[in-house]
Amino acid sequence: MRILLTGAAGGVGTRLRKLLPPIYPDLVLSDLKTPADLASSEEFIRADLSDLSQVKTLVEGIDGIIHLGGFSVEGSWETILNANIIGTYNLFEAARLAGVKRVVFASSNHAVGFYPRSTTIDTHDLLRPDTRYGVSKAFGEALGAMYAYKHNIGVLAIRIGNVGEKPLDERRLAIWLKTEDLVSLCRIGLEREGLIYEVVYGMSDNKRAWWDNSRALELGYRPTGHSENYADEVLAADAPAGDPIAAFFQGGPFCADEFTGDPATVLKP
Ligand code: 15L
Repeated sequence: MRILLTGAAGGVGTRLRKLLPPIYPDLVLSDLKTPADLASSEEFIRADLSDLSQVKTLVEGIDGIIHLGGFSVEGSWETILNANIIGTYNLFEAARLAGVKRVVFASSNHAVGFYPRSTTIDTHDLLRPDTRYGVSKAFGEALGAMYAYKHNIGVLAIRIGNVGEKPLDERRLAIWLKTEDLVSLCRIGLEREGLIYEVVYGMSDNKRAWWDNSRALELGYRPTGHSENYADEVLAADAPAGDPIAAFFQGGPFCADEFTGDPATVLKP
């Protein structure tokens, strides 16, 4: 399979692209900017996802796409619109035109950030984005469903928690995703037979999880990371979130950002 990885210069892309070549030797990397540590063995094509003609050229001859590209935190409406909404539309539309068979869409936990940490949700619960960024991920999931059912592209949307060497704080003990586990999820999206459209949570085997990831397990996911192994270290170093909105909701600071609501109305389990 010839695989395209968008967003290859970003934080997650940089980690992922180191692990993919043994599995997908025919790998094409893309981003707006060239990765600083690009090796001579790596194939890189610079592209602006907000420009459909560039994306059409990028996806020619590609079998499967891991789409990490776009803006990965909250941004102005204009930024989110161009990078994530128009960018993701262009990606799926170019994939359709080029006959790409599979797309793995990097959604985010921020598509459902406004659930209390005391609640366990699965992928049937309603979307509750916490930011314009989260709304763009909800849009990407919806778009994926449409291209899957209407245009025969197998799509896996992964609501990624936080990818890193280890969990960064108490909140991330619930949502941590080891890079190797992200690779396993991507493989399900690119290779699992009969896959039409699925949504899963991008987390490792986390004892403090607030997501029910049974759909991922049904699809064959076997996470190997255990955030609890880092719990003592993380909790000793972590300062509790000062903001009550950030502390209450799964999306943390993304929920508190620009918040002008009524705490008495929303701070309910
Ligand atoms: C995300 O979606 C962001 O891309 C990442 O930078 C983290 O902030 C992560 O969520 C998180 O929720 O910790």
